[in-house]
Amino acid sequence: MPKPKLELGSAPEGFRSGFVSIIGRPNVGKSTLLNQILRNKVAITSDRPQTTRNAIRGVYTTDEAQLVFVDTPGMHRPRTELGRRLNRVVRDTIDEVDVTAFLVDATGVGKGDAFIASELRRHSARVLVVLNKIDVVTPRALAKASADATALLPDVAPFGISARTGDGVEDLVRALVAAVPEGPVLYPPDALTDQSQTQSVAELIREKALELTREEVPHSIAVVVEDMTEDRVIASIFVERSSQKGIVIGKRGSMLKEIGTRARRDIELLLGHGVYLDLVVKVAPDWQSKDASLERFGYGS
Ligand SMILES: Nc1nc2c(ncn2[C@@H]2O[C@H](COP(=O)(O)OP(=O)(O)OP(=O)(O)O)[C@@H](O)[C@H]2O)c(=O)[nH]1
Ligand SMILES: [Mg+2]
Repeated sequence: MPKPKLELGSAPEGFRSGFVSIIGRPNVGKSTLLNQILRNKVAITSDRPQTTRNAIRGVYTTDEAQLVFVDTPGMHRPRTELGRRLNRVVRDTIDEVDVTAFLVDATGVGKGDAFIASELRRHSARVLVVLNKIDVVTPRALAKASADATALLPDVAPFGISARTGDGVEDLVRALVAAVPEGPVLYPPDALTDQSQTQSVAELIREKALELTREEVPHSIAVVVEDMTEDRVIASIFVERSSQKGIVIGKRGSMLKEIGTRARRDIELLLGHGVYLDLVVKVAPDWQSKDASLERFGYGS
């Protein structure tokens, strides 16, 4: 007999559903894991810290369960108002989920992880510890990381995964499904994310700008889509100083052109058709420390 079609709000017998946060230090691979589980690029990723700046929901639905993942910014020692707001996003998320996937980097467990573990211990949600990047560690290093992670949260045996290759991810998802309660379909079964198309487009542009800049420039970049029609996107790339503006524009505009070329490719994949992308670079002095700018760029309250 064919299974009945899943519908928003329905609760088929034995169906499980719940919220799962993905928490961890900057750069441990949280967003890569979300994309791997959903087999779609929902969150941007990069090897620059603080890539993720909002809580991004990604919905995973099967006939048996629905997990609403919440990818979060990397928890870190803040130096700016932006950093404080990002940490607040993480703390608020921990409070609202059924389960937390606590990601640590298998190449080394450190003080930052210990701090996050202490935060997690103060909350009631279940925690699964996940050692990521097992594709790049020796068995000996993995055993050490596993022991160090177990010392932080002794009640839970860590999962070893590679968010990049997908190794171990199926087992992790199975354990997460088992950890959420029985419940109804929370999002339409074909939903993928709660991000608007405009937000996704702004994020793709930011991803390319991060990819192509270094040192303090990536931290200083924010992107706003000013106008978006069927075939045209007009967006501003904000930086904090005029010297950074020069870097992002590049020699005779070469850097901005490259950002645009790479971003357009991904935007066209997202939208499914060609677009004209118009980028300008603007300076918003010290925006990371200014409430009005942070709100304009959509970075919490
Ligand atoms: N080798 C390897 N690299 C990985 C793996 N997962 C993620 N990475 C890389 O690690 C870097 C950071 O990945 P992200 O997914 O952006 O990390 P994040 O935890 O979301 O980072 P923030 O949003 O800044 O907190 C990227 O260069 C990824 O390609 C993995 O399993 N193996
Ligand atoms: Mg991220």
